[in-house]
Amino acid sequence: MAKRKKIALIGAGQIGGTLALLCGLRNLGDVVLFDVAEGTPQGKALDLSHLAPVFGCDFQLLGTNNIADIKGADVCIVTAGLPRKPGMSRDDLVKTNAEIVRNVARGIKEHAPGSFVIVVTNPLDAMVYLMQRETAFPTSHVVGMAGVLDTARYQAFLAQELNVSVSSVSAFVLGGHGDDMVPVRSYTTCGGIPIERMLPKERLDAIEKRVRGAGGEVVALLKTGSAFYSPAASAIQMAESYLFDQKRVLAVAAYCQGQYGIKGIYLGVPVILGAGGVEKVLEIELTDAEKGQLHESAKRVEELIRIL
Ligand code: TXD
Repeated sequence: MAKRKKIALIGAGQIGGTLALLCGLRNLGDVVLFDVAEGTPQGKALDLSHLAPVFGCDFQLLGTNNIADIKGADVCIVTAGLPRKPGMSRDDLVKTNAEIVRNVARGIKEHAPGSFVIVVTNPLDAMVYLMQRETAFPTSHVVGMAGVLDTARYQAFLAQELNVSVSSVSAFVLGGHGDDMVPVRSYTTCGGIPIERMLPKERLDAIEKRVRGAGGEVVALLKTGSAFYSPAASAIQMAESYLFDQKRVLAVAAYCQGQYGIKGIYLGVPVILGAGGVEKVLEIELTDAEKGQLHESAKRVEELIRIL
């Protein structure tokens, strides 16, 4: 009999709570919702247990302040940390969230040593690097969620502009999860048609600028926190690709060991994500401009890591 998978959600805030909901709705397995805030994980777990009968979700859901309850988790999704407030950059969060991530890494290493770890906490590219260094897990089993979200934002804006189904737009946003992220226009298509044949350069420039600023746009509107529905959905897509061995090709913050001439940092690159974690980093042919942007983005990530 196949045992139900166990998903540990470390951080029960805006994204963590949404993750728990999506795990239930998509029947991913049993869920442990952990947070240091007393009552938050327990309250959200209790509320979600009342949702379960409405949608027929038969999953065990535990809300806890005891990190030992993540024992034996197959997947850990880490959102523990502080979100940005208006005017804050992702870099401002480095020191605060680094301490939190170190703490969480110790817990995962002790209680879920065989798990696949998806880091969401910002500044993402530095936090996922720190997570891998502190857990010493294989780099194939520690990834960051950003590229799936940034790509989804690019797809959404393009689909709105062209008035087409979101499923008809295929795109890639690579590089760091910051203002220097790299929408890869040369690989973006609508129904297989290269996007540059469907929209003029100035419209594409404007849309890509909005993609880079989309996180900040949501923060400015919400005022008290950052985006959480779409980041949660993006992390779930990565978890499913691992849990169900879907081998999806996704933009993931993965450890680069020379690909694209980048070595020794985590950066958003296209990967095959399956039961082996990051099974392959795909090296796609980029234009000179895109290559340059990717290296610029890598430099920013190296600066962040130096702060750590
Ligand atoms: O694309 C991306 N990667 C980004 C990531 C997209 C959006 C948000 N991004 C970042 O995710 C954001 O900047 C934050 O760093 C994280 C989590 O965002 P969220 O909106 O969920 O923040 P909340 O609602 O403040 O939740 C964070 C929870 C909160 O309940 C704290 O009590 C908890 O983290 N927390 C901890 N949990 C466990 N262990 C420790 N040590 C801890 N410290 C705080």
